[in-house]
Amino acid sequence: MIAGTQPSLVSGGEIENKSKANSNLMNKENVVQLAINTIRTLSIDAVQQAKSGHPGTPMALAPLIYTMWNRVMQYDPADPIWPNRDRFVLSNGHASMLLWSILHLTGVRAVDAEYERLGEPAVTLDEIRRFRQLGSKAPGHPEYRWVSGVETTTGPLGQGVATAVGMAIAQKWLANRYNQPGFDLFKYNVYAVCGDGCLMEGISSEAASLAGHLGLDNLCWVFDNNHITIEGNTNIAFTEDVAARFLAYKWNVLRVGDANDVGQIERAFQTFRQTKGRPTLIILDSHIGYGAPHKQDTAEAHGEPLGEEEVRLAKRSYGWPEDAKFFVPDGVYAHFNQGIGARGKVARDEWRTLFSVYHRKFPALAAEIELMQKREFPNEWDRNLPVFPADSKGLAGREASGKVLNILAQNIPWLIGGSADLGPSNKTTLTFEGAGHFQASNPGGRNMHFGIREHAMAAIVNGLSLSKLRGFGASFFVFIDYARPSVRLSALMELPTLFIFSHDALGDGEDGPTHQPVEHLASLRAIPGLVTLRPGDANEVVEAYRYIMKLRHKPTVLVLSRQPLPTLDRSRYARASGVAQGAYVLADPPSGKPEVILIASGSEVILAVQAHEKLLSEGIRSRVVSMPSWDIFEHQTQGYQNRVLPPEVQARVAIEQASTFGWERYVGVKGRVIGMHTFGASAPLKELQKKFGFEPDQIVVAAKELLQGKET
Ligand SMILES: Cc1ncc(C[n+]2csc(CCOP(=O)(O)OP(=O)(O)O)c2C)c(N)n1
Ligand SMILES: [Mg+2]
Repeated sequence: MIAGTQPSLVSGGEIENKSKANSNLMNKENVVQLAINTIRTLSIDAVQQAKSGHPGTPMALAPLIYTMWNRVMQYDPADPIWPNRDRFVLSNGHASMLLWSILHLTGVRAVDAEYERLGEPAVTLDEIRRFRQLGSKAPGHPEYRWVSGVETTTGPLGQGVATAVGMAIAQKWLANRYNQPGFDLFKYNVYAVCGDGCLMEGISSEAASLAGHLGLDNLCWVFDNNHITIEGNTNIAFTEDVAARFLAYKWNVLRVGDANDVGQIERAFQTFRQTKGRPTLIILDSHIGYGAPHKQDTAEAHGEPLGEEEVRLAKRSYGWPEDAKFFVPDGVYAHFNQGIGARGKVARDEWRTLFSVYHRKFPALAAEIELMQKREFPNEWDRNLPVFPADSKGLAGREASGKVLNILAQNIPWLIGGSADLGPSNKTTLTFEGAGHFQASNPGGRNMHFGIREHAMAAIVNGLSLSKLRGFGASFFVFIDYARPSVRLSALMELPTLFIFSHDALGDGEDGPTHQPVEHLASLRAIPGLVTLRPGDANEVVEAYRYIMKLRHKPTVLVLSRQPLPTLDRSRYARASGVAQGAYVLADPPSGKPEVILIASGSEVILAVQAHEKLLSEGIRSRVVSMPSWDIFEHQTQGYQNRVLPPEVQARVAIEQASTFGWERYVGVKGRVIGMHTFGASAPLKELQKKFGFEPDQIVVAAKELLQGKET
């Protein structure tokens, strides 16, 4: 069904006389107001039916959303993944009914995971009737990947606005690389709507500060200035001068004093589009629960159904048929179809014509764009990857990573990223000729300088990835806590982002316990769908990257050592390609079945190997399993897992400079874990290794005790 030709779906009994209702409405109000009130009433009805949700903000912001979609945005509902579409981010994700209403009314079509356009609606009226129910395409909060037309998952306040900064950076980068004279292929704007909550969250400050620094004039945030949050009026906790704050960030700040004034709203967006060199914040004064006589301007309108009687009264105030539910009056679909539908189609058709000419004139660049859109890479993306020779002194994980990253970035032009001010330490700086540094004056730079803003960095990396760039961010591993909420969203969205974290354990030595991660590996391993990889030597780093780069729908945290790790002799020990299985047998006894298994990751692999050699010399048949990634290992067949960790071998020692939490699953009730039970300490690494038991001799003792059946 084509958007705009859909009938007004009214389920039986919900409204007695539809045509009478329609003619009454048409007499009273013009179609713009009808469209706006349709957004309001769909939201009210969905929340009421679900008996949960957030009606107040959709009621207040319906005119804003109407204006953005039907008058401002370049967006073709028939193709929600058109690369040059304007982006819309609902950062106050609790107001999701705004999004479901507008996706429905504008007839946005569905797209599948392989980027095929499906032709069916992304959100039907029936889905809206099933708001917040299992499997509905109108879930509680905007879910990227689950509902087409959702540009990013939001709900944790502040994430959306920060992610939008990443999208705006991506647009600048794409335009710089691919636009040619007469071929403005990437010319879109990024819009984000947010509330008090988003602006209170620290991440919005980090993100706004960077956006202002970078002069992202393709970025517009709209702040729903309703003075209400869950606990009541914002005068209890949020009295700062938001305008002054954003002016200080070097933003352009506009104010619209009446959230119902569509003309004023439209003019504000015009000003945004004319403003160069600065992002824009539009402060929109609104009334939460607009039209509900007892709930307007109160916190009660925020997060609970209005109640049947209040629903009636609100509808009365809109001049709406009071008994109508999920009612879309005649003419509303057509109105959106003539607005965003027609405008979007023309824009996209023109773009497609432009792109086909571009394709002939700039075939190499066009091919890149096509690959990128499908999250694929150029052929030979892994050419020149190094093989590191055996070396007892070895290389730090971060050093190996830096070398590999620099090669990959030369093979994959849209691999871009950086660190939160630790580039020289994380070894994430791209140093090859032409790599450049991303700044307002150099939007083609490949090195991002996120500043010391880990949280915004991770959200921005999500935004880069949502724009189909291959984005990475970096810091010290212990500071992943500052980024974790956005890493979690990366996993939820199934984005192929890369987070490179060095200084993975006690290697930070003298810096002490504030800089020594303990619980971080365990906490990341608990995030569904996130690949956590902690390679054990330089060649494992190479193989880790080979694995990561092939991922199209999973984020990775790559955990790297600060200190040199010996590069293992792979003619003597197994090949590092075993990394792709998450865990592999690195060393075995020369003959016979192993009687004890030593399992380690990262910097502890070498300790396990040294202990293994000792055990062998004493006639004990030990096996070493290098286990850089639990997640990957758990996705292997049971047969493979059993070959690596034969169930009958129960004498097992795991060694990892991190919380022991969870290792029981591999060592079993009879095994031992040499790990951390406390925070670390400030001292040279050697002393810390001794104090906390990370020495080959201590592993040997544990292995022998297990074989002798000694309890701990
Ligand atoms: C990070 C985070 N903390 C807390 C919440 C829970 N929460 C959801 S909405 C909300 C209040 C938001 O107020 P505001 O942004 O002003 O939204 P409004 O009620 O005006 O729509 C809170 C605390 C959340 N979603 N995310
Ligand atoms: Mg508010």
